[in-house]
Amino acid sequence: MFTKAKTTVNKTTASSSTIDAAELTSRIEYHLQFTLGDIADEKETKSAYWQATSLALQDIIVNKLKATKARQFSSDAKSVNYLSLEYLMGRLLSNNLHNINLYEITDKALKGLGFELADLCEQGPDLALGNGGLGRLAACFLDSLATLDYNAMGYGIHYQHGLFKQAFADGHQIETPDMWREFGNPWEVCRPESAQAIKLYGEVEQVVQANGSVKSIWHAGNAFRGVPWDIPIVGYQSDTVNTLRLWECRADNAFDWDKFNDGDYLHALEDQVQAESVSKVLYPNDEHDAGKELRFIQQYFFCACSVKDIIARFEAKHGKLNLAKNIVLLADKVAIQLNDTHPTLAILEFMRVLLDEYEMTWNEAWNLAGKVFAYTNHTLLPEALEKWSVALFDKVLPRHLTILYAINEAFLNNDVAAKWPNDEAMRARLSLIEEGEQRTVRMAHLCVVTAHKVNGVAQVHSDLVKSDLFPEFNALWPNKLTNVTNGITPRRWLKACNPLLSKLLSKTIKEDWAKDLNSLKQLSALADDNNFQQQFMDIKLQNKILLTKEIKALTGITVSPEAIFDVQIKRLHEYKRQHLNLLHILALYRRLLENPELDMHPRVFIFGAKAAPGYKLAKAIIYATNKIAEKINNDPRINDKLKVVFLPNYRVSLAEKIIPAADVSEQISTAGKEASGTGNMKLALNGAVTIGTLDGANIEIAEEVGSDNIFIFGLTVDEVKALDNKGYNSQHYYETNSEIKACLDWLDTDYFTPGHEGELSTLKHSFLDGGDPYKVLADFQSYSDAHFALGKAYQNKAQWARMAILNTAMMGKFNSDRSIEDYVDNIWHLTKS
Ligand code: 26W
Repeated sequence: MFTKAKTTVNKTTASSSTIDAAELTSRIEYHLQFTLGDIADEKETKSAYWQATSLALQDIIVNKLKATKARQFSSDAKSVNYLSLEYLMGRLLSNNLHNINLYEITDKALKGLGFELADLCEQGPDLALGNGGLGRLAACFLDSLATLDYNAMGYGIHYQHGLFKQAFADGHQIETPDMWREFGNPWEVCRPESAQAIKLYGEVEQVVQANGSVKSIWHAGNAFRGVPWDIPIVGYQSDTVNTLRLWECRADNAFDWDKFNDGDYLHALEDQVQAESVSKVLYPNDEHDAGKELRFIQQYFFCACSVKDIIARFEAKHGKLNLAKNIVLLADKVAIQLNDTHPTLAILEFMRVLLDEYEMTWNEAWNLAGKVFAYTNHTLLPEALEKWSVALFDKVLPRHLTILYAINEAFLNNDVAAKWPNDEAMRARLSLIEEGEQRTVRMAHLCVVTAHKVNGVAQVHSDLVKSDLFPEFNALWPNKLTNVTNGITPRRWLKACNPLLSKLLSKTIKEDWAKDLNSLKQLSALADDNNFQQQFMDIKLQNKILLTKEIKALTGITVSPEAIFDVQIKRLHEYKRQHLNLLHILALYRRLLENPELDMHPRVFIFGAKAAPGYKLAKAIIYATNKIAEKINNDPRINDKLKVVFLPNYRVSLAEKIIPAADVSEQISTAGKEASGTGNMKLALNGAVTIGTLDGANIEIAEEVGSDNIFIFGLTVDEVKALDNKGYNSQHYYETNSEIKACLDWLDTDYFTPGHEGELSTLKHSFLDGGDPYKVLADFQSYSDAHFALGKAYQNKAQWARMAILNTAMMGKFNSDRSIEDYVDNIWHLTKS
């Protein structure tokens, strides 16, 4: 029963190290009473306690944030500014508690109040401000930057609605808006004092000045206000709390008072509605950018707010930017990292501000831009390489277009002409503008031309960026293109999400493994130790039992924790080949129907994936999987040897439950298509064995764990290319592999969709008439063979335990702390502060 706080809480003093359970209890009670408003009995829910606990913790964090800021200000260490349209932060309570070392104390305090902390950590929405790997990578990087005591700021958009929520209705994906902030968010602080004014539209006037030079003056037609919301980023056992600053778009004036008084209510609110639409929703990744004016404005709004904020922070320390005085300092103090091309407009805004508002010379501004900006490429898929129409630029950002033209002219006439004189074809290929029916701006080219470093996210991906995507740029600037292999934070992806394994590791490893993941190598000495194997596999079993309960609660499906849990969790995309997995499930089902006594350890195939709303085939794959699952799960003939579960609403917090329980990790993209993958790292770290292609980071994972501890199959990058050159004919596999033929023909019947024959035919047609662009049929047999070998390996308990342990042991490289140190050494050149 809640009793009113008897103590007054001094929120400004105690630091996390001086706080005990009693102190925390009174802070929680304080928030229950004063912030949440003297809650009545019926409001004494977990949700209220979650909020009060979060707020109590946030007070402590904000104190530490203040101290960090003061320290960083006086040390004046160079900062990195990470610009990303996406951050997939997930939930923050458990993570923040672990990082600030208050988990046990809070657990004790809450027990005294009659609550379980682990339970409360399940409360509250995910901060799902991203689509997939790119957004989660940004979140892991922020964790590592704070943990390693670097001065870093994340910049993004304060979307009113993050990634849509997913439900299934008769197997179909249904999307509903994400309402993460409907009742506020205890982790953020509004900073109206740092609001920015942003201009758009209008025209550019060229004015000839007294000295004969021409000055461009932008008469903008529209203005918005960017209001920042700050989310503190708590380092793990470090002195640092950094900031993630998310911009919300508001109208310059709330509403037109005169129109409102005249009774014209709707028009009075027009500006407000228009402004708010800018930060209203996160774009799902399939929405092709062409013609998406709002997405373009969203990108510009966020870039402009961030660039201005970065300069304001510099000026707060060094005084007004001044060509004669402190300009050279800027590049020593500021690095800006572009997370893919989405924030490319920051380059043009940076140039515009320096040229027009600070009246710098072109060379000064351009030199600075080159030193400050670096760009990370996250994909080779042509459809994801952003291009914006020149017409849209001209309409929304006319001044920026003139700057872009000037950059292009200098680039083509100096760099390109010097290397390839009189080569018109080369000029056309490298130009920032793509000529055609609709002229477009190649955003990636602008990034590469400007940035001092461009990195891919796994070795094979970075090699392909050099050889296939930007070979000419690589010839022009041989040191510009580089690699930084991705990583994941072991705090969220092991310490917090897998408490049982964490305890075992802490008991076994001498160092704090969550700060030094390489120390897990010590486990390899125990990989054959019977006793350790038993402890390790017992934890896996406990985690699987927990997941069976979750599966039951979410889908009603009963699965046995004794089965192999085979997991594929990632965005739904053809190149990731969930449909290869599905085709293999069909093959297993057929084999079982033919021979129910088949010697096969029972398997549960677990999927989690959202399909972008406009991506029809991805949705068809979800539907087919759900329908096939329904049939298989209810077929008594196969003795529960096969189950298929598609968990709805895949997100960070669901991943945290699935990953500790996985035996097998499916990483089966067509070679050359998955830039890196990071789910592969999370699963392996938690002792899942990978079945995968030689693609992305899988290659480096295989190098680390050794070929005996991973199941590699399928075409290599070179073989995929060779097949393309020869001309890939998917029909051939259909005609020559009777199992493939039988499974695909099955999809034409109404076997899985009684009374609705042909409902799953789309899938078959994508393989045959559609040409199977991601070579599912070419890799099927090799995949099936690898699965067979995997099944055999699982039957040898000791061998499997050894493989699982070695996977956990050898993941040290994939710590995002290592990725960050690579960025620091090769790109940002920061010092700790
Ligand atoms: C609207 C444009 C757009 C296009 C694609 C937005 C977002 C995307 C993605 C979903 C990009 C993405 O997440 N890429 C992934 O980045 C990860 C981190 O580097 C890699 O591990 C994955 O291989 C890559 O697919």
